[in-house]
Amino acid sequence: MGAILVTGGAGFIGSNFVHYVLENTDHSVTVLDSLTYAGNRASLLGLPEDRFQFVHGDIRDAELVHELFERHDSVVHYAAESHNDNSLHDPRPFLETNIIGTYTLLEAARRHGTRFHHISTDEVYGDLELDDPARFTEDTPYNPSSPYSSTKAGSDLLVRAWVRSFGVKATISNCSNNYGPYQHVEKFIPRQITNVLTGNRPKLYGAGENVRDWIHANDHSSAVLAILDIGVIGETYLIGADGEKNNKDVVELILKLLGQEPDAYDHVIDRPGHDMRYAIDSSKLRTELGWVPKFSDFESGLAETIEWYRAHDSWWIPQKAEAEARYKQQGQ
Ligand code: NAD
Ligand code: TDX
Repeated sequence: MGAILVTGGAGFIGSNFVHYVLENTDHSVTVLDSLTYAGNRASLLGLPEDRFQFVHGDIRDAELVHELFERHDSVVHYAAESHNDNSLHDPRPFLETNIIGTYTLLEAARRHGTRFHHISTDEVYGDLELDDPARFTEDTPYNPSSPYSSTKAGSDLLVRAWVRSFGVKATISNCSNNYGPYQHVEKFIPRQITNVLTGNRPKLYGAGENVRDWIHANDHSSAVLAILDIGVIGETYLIGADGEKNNKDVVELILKLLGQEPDAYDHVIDRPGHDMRYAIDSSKLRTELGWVPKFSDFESGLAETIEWYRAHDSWWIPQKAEAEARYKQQGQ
């Protein structure tokens, strides 16, 4: 691997990956990030200067991407527009970054023969019923619901086509919902934690029965490193840590951990087309690559995450008012 280029490394999962790689391996890392509202340079402070570089730029900039691919051994592609609610109000940036951006990177990977790992989501598979015993596997048909998930599905299909048609050395992973430090306060868990920390009530969409399969961002990072290291070119791996929880239970747990009454939250307007349940079967990753998650206890992982937000209000306060203003316009 040697020198790794990480797109979107100033975002939530990308920045966790960068910290993880620099702490646990000898690789050097370059981040390419355009610092949208979701990117934060402050998520990449204190990293070793001899092994870390930050490049401010756009993944759609073919010249810049070409120059960066030329001097890196592998690329891990996290950059995306990532928030479902935003995609329902303004889909265009999702098409631009998730589709055109991924295409631009694939063309560079093709030109330079660079090892490419594409980060994707379980949302490409659509959703499951609450009482369905099934979980998503690598063979589940694609059936995305939102502009966000359909552009991620499109980007996955581009990667598969570039592998088959042009021999690009790529792998894909589809992961479930991540939690941990450095997550933007627009997302479910940090929004509720920071609502309580600012004296406001958590906001639950609809009845809160929707289920997400939570995984700690560090477990996502260890899985991606395993795939980069020993994953088979052309293969897709599902990443998940058996963390199914409904949203109501998560809100109540956050309230408990913050010393509040369990019913101190509001029900707000539901998300249009809201996926009911995601659930990942990660047997392939576990059996073929020997990966095991370390954060098996959601409550203690969540408690650590809450402590991180409590100790880092200078990181999230600048995002909070704008994120809440957007939600207020939507009645959420
Ligand atoms: P995020 O929104 O926190 O971060 C995205 C980053 O990409 C930001 O730093 C942003 O500045 C950067 N970016 C956006 N457009 C860009 C462009 N055109 N050029 C360069 N940089 C650009 O997202 P996240 O939650 O960290 O998600 C990262 C990846 O993981 C995404 O591909 C997402 O689909 C995938 N994923 C996320 C989750 C989750 O739970 N958050 C789960 C599975 C997969
Ligand atoms: O205030 C809220 N109240 C609420 O009930 C918010 C922001 C969300 N929700 C619900 C909607 C979802 O059922 O919580 C659940 C999680 O919501 P998000 O954090 O917006 O995540 P989700 O839509 O599940 O998508 C996430 O996981 C898959 C990431 O944002 C995606 O990038 C990833 O692909």
